Amino acid sequence: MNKKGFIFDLDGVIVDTAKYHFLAWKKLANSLDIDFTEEENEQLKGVSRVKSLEKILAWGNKTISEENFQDLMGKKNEDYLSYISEMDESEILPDVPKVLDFLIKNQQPISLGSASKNARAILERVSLRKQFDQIVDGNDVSKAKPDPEVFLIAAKLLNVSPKNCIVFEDSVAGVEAANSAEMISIGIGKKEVLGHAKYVFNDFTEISEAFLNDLINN
Ligand code: B16
Ligand code: MG
Repeated sequence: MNKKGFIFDLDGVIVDTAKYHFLAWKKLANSLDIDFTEEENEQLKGVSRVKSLEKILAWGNKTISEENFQDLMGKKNEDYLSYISEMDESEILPDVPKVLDFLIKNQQPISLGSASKNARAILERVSLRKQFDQIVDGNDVSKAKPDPEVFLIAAKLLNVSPKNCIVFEDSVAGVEAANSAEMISIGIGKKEVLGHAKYVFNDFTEISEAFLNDLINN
């Protein structure tokens, strides 16, 4: 049996935490008299916490001190953590456990590759921690997606060469990162947005065992 490396992004692929990021960022933006819409939230998907706050401040034409910046990031994360502390298995996106179980049954190594510094806590909350051989998250990287660093570290930890890795991603920057790591990119979301991925599916319910077998064996 061939050994491939399967790397999963977290937010938008395994669970939909974007709605909680939205609530927390909106509260923060509004406290600074900055409007914050769902469309703007879309642009923060896959983007690190620091970069997200920089973007929000730029949209509102605000400049703040470094101390205030750190303080606001802390406040946003506190709010976000209060939302995710309520999460449970019901928030896992459709057929994610089915795909993970199939890969495990076929002895394929699995890693997380997320920008979130809260990834471990979220996996624990939704009881998926033990399905992952490795976890690479926002605490392990110095360069944010679209830099391929997060996925290259995951490949190294899985002991699989990058060209034998498959990445599931919902964000434009994440697909770009997988492509520059020379991995097989699978976009989870809309074709219009993720057209640069090698394959695109709306969600995991569209991914068949035959397709997974092809990925494993070719
Ligand atoms: P945190 P992913 C990303 O997760 C989110 O898509 C993005 O909106 C968020 O700003 C980023 O994590 C950092 O998250 O504030 O929890 O460290 O899609 O890479 O799994
Ligand atoms: Mg994502």
